[in-house]
Amino acid sequence: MRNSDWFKDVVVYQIYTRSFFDSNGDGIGDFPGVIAKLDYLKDLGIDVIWLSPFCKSPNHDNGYDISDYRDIMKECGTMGDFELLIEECKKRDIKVMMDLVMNHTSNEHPWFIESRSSIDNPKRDYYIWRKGRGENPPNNWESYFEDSAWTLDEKTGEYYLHHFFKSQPDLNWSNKEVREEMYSIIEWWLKKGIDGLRLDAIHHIGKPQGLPDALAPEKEWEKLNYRNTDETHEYIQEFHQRVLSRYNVMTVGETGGNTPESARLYVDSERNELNMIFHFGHIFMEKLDAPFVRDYYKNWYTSLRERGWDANFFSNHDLPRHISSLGDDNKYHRESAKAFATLILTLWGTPYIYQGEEIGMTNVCFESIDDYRDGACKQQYELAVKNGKDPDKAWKDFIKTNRDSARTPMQWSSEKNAGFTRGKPWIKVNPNYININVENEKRDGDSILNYYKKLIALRKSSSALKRGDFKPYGSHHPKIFAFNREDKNENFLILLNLSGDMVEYRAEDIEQGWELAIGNYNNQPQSLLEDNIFKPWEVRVYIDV
Ligand code: TEU
Ligand code: CA
Repeated sequence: MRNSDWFKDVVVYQIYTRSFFDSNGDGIGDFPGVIAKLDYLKDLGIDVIWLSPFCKSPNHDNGYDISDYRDIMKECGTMGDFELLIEECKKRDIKVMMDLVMNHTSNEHPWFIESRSSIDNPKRDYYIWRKGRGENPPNNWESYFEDSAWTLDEKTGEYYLHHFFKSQPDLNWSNKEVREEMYSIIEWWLKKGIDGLRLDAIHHIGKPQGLPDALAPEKEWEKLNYRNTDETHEYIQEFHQRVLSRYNVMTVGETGGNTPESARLYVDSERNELNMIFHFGHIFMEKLDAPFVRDYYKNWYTSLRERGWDANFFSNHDLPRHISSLGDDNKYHRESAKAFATLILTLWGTPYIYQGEEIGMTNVCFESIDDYRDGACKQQYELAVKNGKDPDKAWKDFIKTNRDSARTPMQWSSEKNAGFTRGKPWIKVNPNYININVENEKRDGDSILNYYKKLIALRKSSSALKRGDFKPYGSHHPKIFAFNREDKNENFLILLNLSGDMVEYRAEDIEQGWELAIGNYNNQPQSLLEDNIFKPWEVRVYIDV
């Protein structure tokens, strides 16, 4: 039996299956495609794959809208393909994490079809129905993707709640039957061999009593009072007691809007909820800022270190590519990609790598809005223009923030369609695949890909990098983020120039004996005492010998 805290020692790799590798030429990535690339992933050194939602779905939101929790989305393949994938992963000692969407279903789920059919249908209370306030929705909540979080259903004259698209009605977790359904679904998957759960938008499952108006106007997400509620924690504790406590399963909650303090409610091991959560405070920086980054990680570490754990990432399927938004996808493409890799893989907490990040894939800029696929961002763009925003500005914002940037096909080679499909890809390939692709980077010893490999191997071989203490080093510096990772066996000093400038930096109280373990330039000083000029995005990881 594995230890129950194995989640602290792994490196996770997120696969957005529909954009990963297409095995049958329909233009959509699938499970046989994932199987075909497992050796690539094993070679990279990762331990866990997180698979984006793969249950049956009409795909209004690429699987985040489930219409049958016990079936496989046809685009991914069959249940047989899924079982084979699990088997092939087991052979290679790769664990599988399922992305589970429990806050809402698709509006095509049979529960919702029944629920909306009449006020006294037995499934009516599976969802959240309310009468309007006069001509208006039941309260002022806004959806992430649309205007109001409520849609009027003509048939019964009541509104239903949806925090996301109107095709994603929220389930009513205060209904015990709904919770029982969910627990039995999860167990069903765990018995099929799932080792981990990424719990989508789990911070929304518990709606506050009486559904009061939101306090924060205008989508001030950090302040909303209808997520991360007491009710949510109650349900997660019940879920833990009923299911999680009986399986050796790793859990990560997707929970926007938490502080280091409120996060403890989810990850304090004595509260029996989740292993870790994703938080987003570092993602929405306007510009990378070393002092901010330092305080940010210090605060999270200080709050969680005793009885919790953290999750580290910069990219996922909802965010622009971090190398484009916070790094430099042009002049210092390679250097800045490696700098982020170093950060993610040396911090305290489990690292999550998003597909393509390991080769430095960048944001895309298609010519026409018709080339984009994500309804959420297209809708927001159209809404902005409709509400009078300058179209040029709206387009620029759209290019910067849209979710499709992270969803273009994985760039495997310089062949047609980046070697992703022999058919027509569901979304266009980023034209820079000619240069940025796995085949090229495999051949180049100095590539981003090979750097990730070395860094993952370093982390995995080091007790201090996995579980050691995190200590910000020295004092605040405007450009350099410096910290130690230390345990009784090892001590690392990580120095990161989080800027494209040449920067002078001296590690003050260091005398001798520190050797370079890894870094992102050739001919870097082997000893900490030799050279104190950091080149653009230069990072150095020293070890005390
Ligand atoms: O995203 C949820 C989401 O958009 C919010 O949790 C938000 O990111 C966060 O609160 C920031 O403060 C998830 C999926 O990742 C996304 O792809 C889906 O579209 C969405 O849920 C609906 O299932
Ligand atoms: Ca396919």
